[in-house]
Amino acid sequence: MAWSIIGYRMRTAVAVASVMMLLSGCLGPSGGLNMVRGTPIVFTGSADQPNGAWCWFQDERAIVATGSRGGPVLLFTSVSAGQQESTERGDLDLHWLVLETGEKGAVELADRFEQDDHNVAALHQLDDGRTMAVYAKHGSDNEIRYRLSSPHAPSSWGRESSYVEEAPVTYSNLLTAGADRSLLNFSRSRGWNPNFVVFDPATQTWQYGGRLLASQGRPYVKYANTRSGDIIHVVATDQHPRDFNNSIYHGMTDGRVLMDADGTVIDGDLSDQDAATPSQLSLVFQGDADNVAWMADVETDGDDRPVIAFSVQKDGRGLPPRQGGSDHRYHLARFIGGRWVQHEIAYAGERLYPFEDDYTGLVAIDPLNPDYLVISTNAHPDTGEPLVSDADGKRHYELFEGRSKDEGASFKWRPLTLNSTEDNLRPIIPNWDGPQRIVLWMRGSYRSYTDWDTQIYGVVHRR
Ligand SMILES: [Ca+2]
Ligand SMILES: [Ca+2]
Ligand SMILES: [Ca+2]
Repeated sequence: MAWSIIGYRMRTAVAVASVMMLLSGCLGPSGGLNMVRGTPIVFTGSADQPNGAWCWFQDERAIVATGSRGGPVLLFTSVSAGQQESTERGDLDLHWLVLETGEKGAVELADRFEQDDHNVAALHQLDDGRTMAVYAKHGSDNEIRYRLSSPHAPSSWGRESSYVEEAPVTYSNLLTAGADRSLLNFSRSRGWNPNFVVFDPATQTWQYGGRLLASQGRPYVKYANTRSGDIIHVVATDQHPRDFNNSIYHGMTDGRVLMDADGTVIDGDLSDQDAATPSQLSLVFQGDADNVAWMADVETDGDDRPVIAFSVQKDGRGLPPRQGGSDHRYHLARFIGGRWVQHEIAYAGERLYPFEDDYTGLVAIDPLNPDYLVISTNAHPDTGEPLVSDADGKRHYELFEGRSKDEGASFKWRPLTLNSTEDNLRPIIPNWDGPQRIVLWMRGSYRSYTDWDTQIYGVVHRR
């Protein structure tokens, strides 16, 4: 393979004084404690939807459904958490917002499903206006569950059905593939590896499709469709970053074969159990003990090539779990001039909590513009200085928007939140070709993937 990694350019350190000017410059005359740029929309906080959270290996987690007379509708799911038994503990909640009117609402897709943020749904609007929601527990049973909405009716949902796999299932990812744009759902199931099922429109049921990758550990995978919907980009790690000094790899599939980045077939038949390892795909980033990678977001650029945002843990060499993860960096990789090019673009700060030493605040790439990112970090993006809030004197994760003028080699960062009394985590920018850009995120206290008190916030900005 011809792909090689070009060295990333060291960024020029920005003096702390100028950082303070940068930060204070956006506050305005009123001070700016708990500043949020724009008018925040809070989706949760009611008796029925007390809070919400999501993981990041389920896509699309948020969609904008179009074609209805009432205008475009934002839909996403989140899982609610409670400290004690209640009827709202572990619900899978679907939230919707009519973008033109601001009308919003929520539906419990699964009552008391399981208190685990891995369980959020993947959403996909079908050609007939219905929305498909597919969801699974965190490996605690074998069921791939799904519900379909009525056409253009985000609050009206048919009953739950399921496809039962032969192994425990985690994660849901809805993509289309092939000339007929078949709907596929990718999960972690057989062999703790990514497998997929295919939706049969005639019977409205799912059938087993095949095994995408094989690895001794559990590879992590994110997916992105080309605009025509016939090819799926596959971005994978070797294993969990706690278990392996991950690299990042890229390949493509049409649902039948697996190819590397230049189209060479690596697995000529995905329907059997004989599958390729992630390292047989094209190398995007070479990991090592001082550079352990995990992808945060994948979108496509104007040439239908993937754009990959990932975190790199710098301080874990030789350390057991719970001791590393105090210095992460964000990187961006793009396919430029026929090869993968990647750069370190920001300090990502600390792990979210001990043991999950590679959990960062994460990154969202604007699906319409890969030169626009939103990152969550508790270190200043340019200097790595801890972000200590003026509001409570504590270190918090804040959101920054970044713009690049050099194809992702560097970004100019500007706060979207600042001086918060809570953490701002896991941003999502839904793919919507409209006049506005939507940013969703989790705001509050995130203690683990089964314990949080985070509200779901959103802002809608003119592009
Ligand atoms: Ca509820
Ligand atoms: Ca409930
Ligand atoms: Ca195969």
